[in-house]
Amino acid sequence: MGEKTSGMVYLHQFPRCTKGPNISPFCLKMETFLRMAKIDYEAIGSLTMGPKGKVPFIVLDGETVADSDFIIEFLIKRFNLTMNDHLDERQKAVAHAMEQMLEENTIWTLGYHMLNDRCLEDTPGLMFLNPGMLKSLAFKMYGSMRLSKNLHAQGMGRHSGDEVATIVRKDLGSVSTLLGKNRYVMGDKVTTYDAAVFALLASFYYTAPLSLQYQLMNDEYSNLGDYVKRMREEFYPDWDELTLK
Ligand SMILES: N[C@@H](CCC(=O)N[C@@H](CS)C(=O)NCC(=O)O)C(=O)O
Repeated sequence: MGEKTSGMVYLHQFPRCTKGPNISPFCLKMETFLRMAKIDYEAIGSLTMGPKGKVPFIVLDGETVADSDFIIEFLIKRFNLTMNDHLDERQKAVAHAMEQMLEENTIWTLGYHMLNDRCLEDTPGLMFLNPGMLKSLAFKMYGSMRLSKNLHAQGMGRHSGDEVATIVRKDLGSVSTLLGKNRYVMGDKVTTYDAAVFALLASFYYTAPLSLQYQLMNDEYSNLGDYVKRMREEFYPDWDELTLK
């Protein structure tokens, strides 16, 4: 890494991948937020984990902050952002509950799909071709083992495929109902919650095209598929350039 620029956010995340800007929904959430808030940032792709053993984390003027929610809170204060100020307490509560459902429950259905439908093995280019194929493959194998353990510990891994499908329908159905015909998840103005909702839905949509989640987003819950495409167009005009070929 070269010279640090004052006021610049250095976003540490997984390297770019072949299915979109990042394979990690949390890294994609962070980058989307930085773009929504129009904050200058530099993305640093590596397999180095942050102080909590995870990515993303940021460094800003020598200060390191980890965990997407804490990073967003920190940046809201640091840059006096007002993106959520028009929401009343009830709207914030609903949005928070939706975000937590997606990040703490629905996300595991993606891991379940990746592991059980053997996406990780079958799609060699799915993850990172950078930095170095060998490191990437080792990380992938290690990642599958870890994912399997984590799915079991969280509980999603103990369900049958049909049960997971029920969870997927309930969760995505709820987000679809909340989104309705809105442009953004909380109405006609973009909020920080869009970064999280977009990131998770985009992960289903672009990294798991064989999944039930993808199917539902094009069919029963097509407002979710439309939302993802709209958001990608608005915030990632360079999506293809950020995606490894
Ligand atoms: N709550 C964290 C979750 C971050 C997270 O789970 N990151 C995953 C990538 S999607 C990770 O770094 N996993 C590495 C590991 O657990 O070893 C956030 O919002 O940033």
